[in-house]
Amino acid sequence: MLKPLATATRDLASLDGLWLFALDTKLGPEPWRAPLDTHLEAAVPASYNDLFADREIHDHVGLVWYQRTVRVPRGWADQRIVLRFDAATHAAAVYVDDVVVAEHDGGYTPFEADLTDVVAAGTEFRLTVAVDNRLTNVTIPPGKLAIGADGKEHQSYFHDFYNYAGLARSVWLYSTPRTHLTDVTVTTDVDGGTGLVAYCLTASEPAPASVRLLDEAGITVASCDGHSGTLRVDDAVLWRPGAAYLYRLEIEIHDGWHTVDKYELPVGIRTVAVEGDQFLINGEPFYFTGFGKHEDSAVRGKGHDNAYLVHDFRLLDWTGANSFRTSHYPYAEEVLEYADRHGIVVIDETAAVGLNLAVEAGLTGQPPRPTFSPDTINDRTQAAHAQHLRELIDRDKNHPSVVMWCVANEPSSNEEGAREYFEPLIDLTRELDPTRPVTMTTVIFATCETDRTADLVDVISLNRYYGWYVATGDLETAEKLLEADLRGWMTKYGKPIMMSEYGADTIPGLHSVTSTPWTEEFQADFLAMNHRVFDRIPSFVGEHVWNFADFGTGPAIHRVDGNKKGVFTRDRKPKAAAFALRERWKELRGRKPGTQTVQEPVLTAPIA
Ligand code: BDP
Repeated sequence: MLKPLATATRDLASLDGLWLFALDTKLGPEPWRAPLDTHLEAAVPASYNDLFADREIHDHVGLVWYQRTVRVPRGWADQRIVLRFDAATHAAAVYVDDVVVAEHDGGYTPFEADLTDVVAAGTEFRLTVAVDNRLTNVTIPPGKLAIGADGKEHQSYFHDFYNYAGLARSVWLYSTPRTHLTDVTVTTDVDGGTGLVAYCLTASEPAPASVRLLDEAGITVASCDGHSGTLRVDDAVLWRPGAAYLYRLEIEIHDGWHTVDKYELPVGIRTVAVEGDQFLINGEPFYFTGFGKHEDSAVRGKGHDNAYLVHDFRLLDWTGANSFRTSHYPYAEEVLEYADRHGIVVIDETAAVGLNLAVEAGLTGQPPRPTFSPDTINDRTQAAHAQHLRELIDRDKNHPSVVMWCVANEPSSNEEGAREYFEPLIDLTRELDPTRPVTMTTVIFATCETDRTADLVDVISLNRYYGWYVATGDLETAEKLLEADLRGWMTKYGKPIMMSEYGADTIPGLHSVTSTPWTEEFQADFLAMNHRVFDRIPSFVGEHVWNFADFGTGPAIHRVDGNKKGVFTRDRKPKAAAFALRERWKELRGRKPGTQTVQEPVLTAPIA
C-alpha cells in the first residue's frame, strides 16, 4: 500500500489534532449520526488510555468513539479523495456523516476509504470512528474476554505490555488523480559493481508508465518505460548498515501525452541473504547489535511521536546499536523511513505475540490449556495472522532497512499443532517476499529437542532469560545452561543463531556490591555473562537486548510500574547497563562485521 505523499499531482492534508472522544458506554445508539455528546477531546495520534487520568477510560474494554469535522479542500473537485488511517488499534469502523465507509481489523497497519463518491470538494463532513480494543482467541494478538463479578467485560491477554488502544498514528485526507498509481514493488540486487533495481507498478487503469532513478545529487542514473522492468545502475552506491544511501525512484503515469500522476519512492540498493550459518548484507557477514523495542512513552502510550523517534535513534547510535526488532507489532512507517535514511537495520515483526497458552498458565497459575485447538488458537486465528502478514509485507516491502520478517514472538512452537499452524504462514511470507529471510522468536520452553518449527525459518532467534526467570541471580549456573542451550541449536540446525531477547528487570538507582537481581550492577553483569557465551558460539549472528527502554504493562504482580528490563528508563535515562553495552559494542567494532560506528549520513534524500 502506497504511503500518501504530496507530489506534483497529489495533495495531502493531515487530520491530526484534537478529536471529540467518548466511551461507548456513555453514548446512545448509533452515535455517528450526530455530534458526539461529550466534553472530552483526545489527541490524535496517541493511545487514549493515559490521556484523561480516569480509571474508567484507562481500563475500558470495548468501543470508543472519535469524531471531528473535516473540510475537503476546494481545489480537489475532479480528484479522487481518500481517507487514510495509519493505524487504529485494534479494529475500527469509519463513518462519513451517516455512512460507514471502512472497516478494518488489526491494530498496526494502515487502511483507507475512497471518499470520491461520498464527499465533495469545498464541503464539510462529520468523520466518526469507532475503535475496538478487544482481543479474543481469533484476533492477532490474541486475548481472552470474560464477564467479571462486577458484570462487566474484562480483558486478559498473553503478553505483558499494556493493551494501549485508539488512534495512535496519523490520519490523512489525500487526493490523487482519477487515473493513478496504486502500488509499486521494488527489489534490488547487485551484479559486480552494477546495482539492479527491479520495479513493478500497478495503476488504476492500464495507462502507460515510466520511471527514472536519481542519485542523491539529483542526477538521473537510469530510466525505463512500462509497468515493470529492471534499472541498471553502474557503479552503484549501496545502502549499507551505518551508511545509508538512497536513490529516488520517480514514477509517472501517463494519459496520451500528459503526465497524470507522479509518485516517488526512496530506494536503497542492497542484498540480504542467509548462507550457511551467516547472515549476509551485500554479501558481507552482518552481526546484529541492538534491542527489542516498544512503541511506548508516558501519556502517549503507543502514540507515534517524532521527538521520541529522533531521540531513540540517537540513543541507538550512542550505544553503538546497528539494529532493532519491531517487537511486538509493526511500528509507524515514519520509524522505518527514518531507519532507511540513517542506516539502521530492522527486523520487522507482526503483532502475533502471545500465541502461547503455556505462558498464560505461568502468569495466572491456572492449568495450561492447549494453544492450538478449535477453542483456542484455531483456523480463524491463522486466517487473521495471514492477513496481518499480507498487510505488513504490503506496507513495508520497499524499505531497505527491513532485512528480515519475524512471523511471531514466542509462540508455543513446542506444542502439538504448532507446525500445522506455522508452516502455511511461513510459506505465505516467502511467497509474498522471496527476497528476505524469515524468523520467529523462540520461547524458553521450546528447546532444540522439542521445538517443531525451527527447520522452517532461516535464522534461529532465541529469547532466553537464564539468570533471570531461570537460575535467578545465579549467573554461574545461568552461564552453563545458556551455553548448553545455544550449542544444542547450533549442532542440530547449523543455521545462524541470534539472541532476540535477553534481559533483567532493573530499578534505576538500586545498587549492590554483591550484584543482586533488580540492581543496576546485576543488569550489567547479566548482560556480560550472556556476551561471554555469545562470543563462544561460532554461528552466532547477533544480540538484541530486551529491552531498549522500560515500558508500560498491564496489571500483574510480577511487574511494578511496568517492565523494567530497559537499558534506558521509560523517559530514556541510561541505567549502568547502557554504559556497559556501549563499551561492549565499541569493543565489537572491528571484531564483528557490521558493527562499525553508525555514520551520520548526508541527508540529500527527500524526507516525506
Ligand atoms: C518475553 C516476551 C516479552 C516480555 C519479556 C519479559 O517476549 O514481550 O516483555 O519476556 O518478561 O517472554 O520481560
